[in-house]
Amino acid sequence: MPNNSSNHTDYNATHIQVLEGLEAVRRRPGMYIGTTGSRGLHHLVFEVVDNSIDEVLAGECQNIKVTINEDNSVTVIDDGRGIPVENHPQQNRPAVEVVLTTLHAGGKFSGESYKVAGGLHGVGVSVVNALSERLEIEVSRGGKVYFQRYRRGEKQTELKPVGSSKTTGTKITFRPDPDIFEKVDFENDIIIQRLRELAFLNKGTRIHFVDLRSGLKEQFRFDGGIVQYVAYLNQGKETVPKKPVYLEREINGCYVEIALQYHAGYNEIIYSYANNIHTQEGGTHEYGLKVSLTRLVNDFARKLGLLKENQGNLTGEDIREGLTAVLSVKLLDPQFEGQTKTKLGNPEVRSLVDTVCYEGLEAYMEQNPATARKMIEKAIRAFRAREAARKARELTRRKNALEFTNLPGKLADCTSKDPGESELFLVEGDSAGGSAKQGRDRRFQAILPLRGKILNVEKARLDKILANEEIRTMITALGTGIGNEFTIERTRYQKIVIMTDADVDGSHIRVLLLTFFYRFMPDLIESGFVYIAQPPLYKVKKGKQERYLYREEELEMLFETWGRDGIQVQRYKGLGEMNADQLWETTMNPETRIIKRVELIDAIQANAIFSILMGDKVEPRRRFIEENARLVKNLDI
Ligand code: 0RA
Repeated sequence: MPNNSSNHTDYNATHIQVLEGLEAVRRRPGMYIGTTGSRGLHHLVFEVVDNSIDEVLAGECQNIKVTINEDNSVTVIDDGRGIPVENHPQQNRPAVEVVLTTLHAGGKFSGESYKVAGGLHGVGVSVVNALSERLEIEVSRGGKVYFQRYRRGEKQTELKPVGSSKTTGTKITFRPDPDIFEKVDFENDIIIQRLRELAFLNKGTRIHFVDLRSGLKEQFRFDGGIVQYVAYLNQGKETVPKKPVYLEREINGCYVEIALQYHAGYNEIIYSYANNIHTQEGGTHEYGLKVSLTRLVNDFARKLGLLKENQGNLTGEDIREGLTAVLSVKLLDPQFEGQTKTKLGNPEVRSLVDTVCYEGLEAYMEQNPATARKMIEKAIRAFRAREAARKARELTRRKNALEFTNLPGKLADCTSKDPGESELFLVEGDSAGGSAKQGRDRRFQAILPLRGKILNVEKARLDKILANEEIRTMITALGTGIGNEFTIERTRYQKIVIMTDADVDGSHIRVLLLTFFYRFMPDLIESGFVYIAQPPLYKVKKGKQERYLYREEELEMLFETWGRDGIQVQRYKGLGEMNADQLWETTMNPETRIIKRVELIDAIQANAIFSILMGDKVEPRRRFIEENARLVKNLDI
C-alpha cells in the first residue's frame, strides 16, 4: 500500500480551488451523476465513500463505516485527516465549507497522492450536498469536533466547534432530495457490492456496513487484498495454483498489483481497476497484462519443451481460458476515456504493467515449475480444443456446401418442423437404433444411431472425436452450428435425448456426449434441452402381471412385497435386448417414460471425468475407473 503521508504537510486550505456554484447541479443533475434514477442515487453514496477512500490512498485512513438510516439518509464515517476547517485564504471561510459548496473543490490537488478522479466518481462531495434535502457534516480535527448543516446545498448554520476529540476524521450524513430523485430508497445489495470491492482493492481497510432499516450488518476487511478477491471469485472451483499468484510493484509512482489463478472451467475473468474505479472498458493497463501474459507463457512453454519449434504460438485466448485475474493500478493522474469513461488512457501504464507481470510471473514460474507446467498445459489443451472446433466447423460447413441434401442419411427425422415439440434420440448402436426407429412416434421423434465403438472415449481425444463422422452428423442434424457460430435459435429439436445402454460403454458414451455439449454447445444444456433416457434395468413377471424396474432397489422392494416364488426376472443389459414395442413403452413414450434433464453440474462432472479418462497417463486412468466404476456408471442417475 503506498503511503504518501510524508509529503502532505502543505496539503491544506490553500490548495482548494474555487470553481462554480451549485445551482447548476440542481438544474441539471444528470450532467453530474448520470441519472436521477437508482444509479444516480447510489452514486451519491459512492461519491462520499470515494472521498474517504482517497484518505486511505493517502495512507491516512483505516476505517470507514456506512450506515443507511431508517429515514433513508446515509451516514459515512471515516478516520482520515478530516476535511480542513481552517479559513480558506481567498474566500475567508472554512475550507470545509468551500469543499461542500464549490464544484471540484474536493481537494484534488495534483501531485500529492493517488485520487479517485475523473472517472465515474470524483465529481466532489459538493454535488452530493447540492442534491441532498439535508446534509450534516462533523469534522474531528486539531483536537476539536466541528459541525455544520446544509439544506439543498445552502448552509443553515455556521461551522462551529461542538466538542473535543483526540482523533481525526469526517462524518457526513445526507438525505437525497426527493424533488430530484425518482426514488430515494437505497438498495443495500448495490452498496454492499461496492464496499466489498473497495475492501478487496484496499487491503487492510476495515469497512463496516449497517442497514438500520433491516438490521443487516456486514464487515469487510481483507488483509490479503486482491489475492482474496481472486479467491472469492474462484470459490468452490478447483484451481491452479492453490493460492492465487500475487505480484506487486511500484514503478515511477505507479503502483501495480496483479492477482491471478486458473480454475478448471473455461471462462475468462479479468477485472481491472485504476484508482479503485472498475475500468470496464479496459485500457492500457489491461492491455499490458494480456500482452505480457501471452508472451511469457509462450516463452516459458518453449523453454520447457511443451511447445516445439515447429509449432505456432498459443494465442492470448488459449492462455486466458479459465483465468481469473484482478489488476489494480494506482497512479497520480489517471486519464479515463471511452464511451462510459471507464477505459484507462495513460500510455505509460501499458509497459509498466507489462514489466510487473512478465518479470513477476517469470520469477514465480521458475520457483514453481510444477505449477507453471500445469498452467501451460491448460493453455495447450485450450489450443487443441479450439483447433479441433475450428476443423469440425469447417468440415460440417464444407459438407453442407457440397452435399445438396442437408440432413444426414442415417438420421430418421420426424415429420414435425416445430423444434418445440421435436425430439432427437441419440441412440447407442445400430441395433437399438433400428428398434427405436420402429418403435418411435415419427410425427415428433427423430432417431440418430451412433456407433458405440467409434465413440470409445478411452481411445480417442476430443479433437479426433470432432473429426468423427458420427459426431459431425449429429452437429448437422441439430442445425445449430458449433463453437462461436452456435445459435440456439436454429436448433431443430428442443429435446435431445441421449439413449445408451446401462453398462460401462454406455456410460462412456454419455460422458463423451455430455462433455461435447458442455464444451461446444453449453447453451444447449443451459437452456435445458439435453436429456438422458432411463431405460429399465429389469422386467419382472408373475403370472400375468408384468412390471419394468428402473432402479436396483426396486427389485429388493418387489421381493419384499411379492415374495420370490414364481417370479421371472429379466435383466436388460442393453437397449438391443428390447423389441421396438418394449423400447417405446419403457423409454420413449412421453406418457410412460422417465427422462432426466441434464443440469449444468452433470455436464461439468462429466467433463471432469472425461479429462481423467482422456488423460495421457494410463495409471491414474486405470485407478480412476476402478475406484469410480460406480460413479461413472451412475453419472446420470
Ligand atoms: C481536502 C483536503 C484534505 C482532506 C479532505 C479534503 C477530506 C475529504 C473527505 C471527504 C470525506 N472524508 C474526507 N476526508 C478528508 C487533506 C487534509 C490535510 O491535509 O490534513
